[in-house]
Amino acid sequence: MLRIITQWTEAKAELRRICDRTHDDQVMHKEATVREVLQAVKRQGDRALLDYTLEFDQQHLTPEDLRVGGAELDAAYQQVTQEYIEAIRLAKQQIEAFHRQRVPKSWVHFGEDEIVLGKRYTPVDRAGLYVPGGKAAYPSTVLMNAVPAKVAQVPKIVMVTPPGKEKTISPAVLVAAQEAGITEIYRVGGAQAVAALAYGTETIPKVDVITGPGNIYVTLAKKLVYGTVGIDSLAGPSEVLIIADHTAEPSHVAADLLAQAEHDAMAAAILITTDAMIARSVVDEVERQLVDHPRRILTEKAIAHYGLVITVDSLEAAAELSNEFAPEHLELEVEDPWSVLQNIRHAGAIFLGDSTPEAVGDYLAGPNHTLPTSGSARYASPLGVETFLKHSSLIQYSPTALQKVAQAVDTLASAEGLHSHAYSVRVRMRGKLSSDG
Ligand code: HSO
Ligand code: ZN
Repeated sequence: MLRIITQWTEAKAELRRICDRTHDDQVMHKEATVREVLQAVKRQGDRALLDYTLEFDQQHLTPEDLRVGGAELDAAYQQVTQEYIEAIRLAKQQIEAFHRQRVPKSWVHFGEDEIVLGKRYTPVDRAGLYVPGGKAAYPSTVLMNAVPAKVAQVPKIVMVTPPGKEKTISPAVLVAAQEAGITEIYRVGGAQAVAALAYGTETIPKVDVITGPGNIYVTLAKKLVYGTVGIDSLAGPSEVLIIADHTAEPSHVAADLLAQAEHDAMAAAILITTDAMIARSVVDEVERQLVDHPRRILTEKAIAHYGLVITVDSLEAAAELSNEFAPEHLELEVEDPWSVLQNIRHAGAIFLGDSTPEAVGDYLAGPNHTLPTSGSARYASPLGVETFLKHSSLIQYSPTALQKVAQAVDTLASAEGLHSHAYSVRVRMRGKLSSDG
């Protein structure tokens, strides 16, 4: 049952509790296990991957099983419907169109004295996409990771995903991967897969960047290999915060809250409303929609622990609470969403108006659905083309330009006690001065 809170300080305290829900005491213990897994894969390569797959996924693989073969990739198309293929193609097309729009461009600036300064963007050489398996096998997540990597023109993109029963991998996932142009796929998941991508094994290539969501072991592994490789972010359980006024439709709000809760028993679903009637109706609607929900147990757990309805006096107050929570997804179910938007500062993705349920963004509107969670929207942004790019600075000075700053560099280098820094400029001036004089 969703709780209604009307009191400001209690609302703030509850939002904080929900935001901090992932910091559990067992994390330290799990981190020790993950460190062991990383070490073993680093030392023993494929052998360790096979051992851990047996231990954690109960699947007996041979070294040849690690790479998903061409026949299995082809067969995947026979196991999905034509309708599914068309939906995936539509999603891919729209995600690609969105991600192509603002690809950072290299630039140079020509200044005085023939000084050239600029930024030059280049993709990483190799990217590794982590795709969860089992109960969280999301083909949409394959697209959300693979499409920006492709748009960034990463030359080598590989994917890892854990085997399910009888070593199989979801055909829906395999089709999504192929539609996105990914055919180098390895049958391994968990911390061991992250280790393989970070260090390389006999079969799996070492990459430069690892992206994609995963369970707590995958997330801890990504955190621990950061530095050896780049990562996208440390994504926690999903969350939605909805701001609603008197114009909101309770059955729509309830459905959107449950759409988040059904992801994970730790997912958060929060409503902040200016209307007490809406608050009560949404609570009732949530109950009604849960009655024959196919994932009722898990969804109810999320709603019970991390579901919340808060009533406030104004939409400004709603925005203030929302900014403190910095939600992964924010829905503005209000009469004039663009005016409420003026007061919003921190959110991973913002959905404006009643005809924009989060689900359109999750699947095919175009923007990425891998978003900052657990309050990290205060400083972080969605996964994107930039995740697979880095830039180099470009600097070119002419002899005249160098001469003009020679003294200043000399002074700064001397202040730092760095003789050769100063000399590297002075020695160039010497030639200059003798030819001058
Ligand atoms: N809401 C999830 C993404 C997702 N939804 C995948 C359905 N499939 C996190 O943004
Ligand atoms: Zn979702």
